[in-house]
Amino acid sequence: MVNLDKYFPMYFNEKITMSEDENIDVGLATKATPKTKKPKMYKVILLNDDYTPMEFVVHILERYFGTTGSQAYELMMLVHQKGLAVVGVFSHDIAETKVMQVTELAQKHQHPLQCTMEKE
Ligand code: TYC
Repeated sequence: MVNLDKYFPMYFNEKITMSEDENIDVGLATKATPKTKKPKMYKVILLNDDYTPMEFVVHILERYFGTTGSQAYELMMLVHQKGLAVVGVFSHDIAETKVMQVTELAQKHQHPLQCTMEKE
């Protein structure tokens, strides 16, 4: 008796086997349960402060968040006016890297710019 389930388990969630003397297997082919999970995503949030120069924030957004100059300016103004804004959504490690890059460059230039991440 050829047991297809043994060789193609991904196609068989359920198997109905007929009585021993009937030489057939009946496989109920259903969509297999996916074994992969979509990664959790993280928002990267930029916070306003009174001291970091606007041009520096624009530069950060262009350099690390792939925005054009005008998108960067708009986003920077949104943070400036609202107090904070989500500047991107990434997988955990990418978000963590962006936060580190922003924080490091801000510290190097002695700006108090704050950047954090939060699960979506
Ligand atoms: N508020 C700052 C200023 O007036 C500009 C600024 C914008 C700072 C966005 C931080 O995330 C920020 N110079």
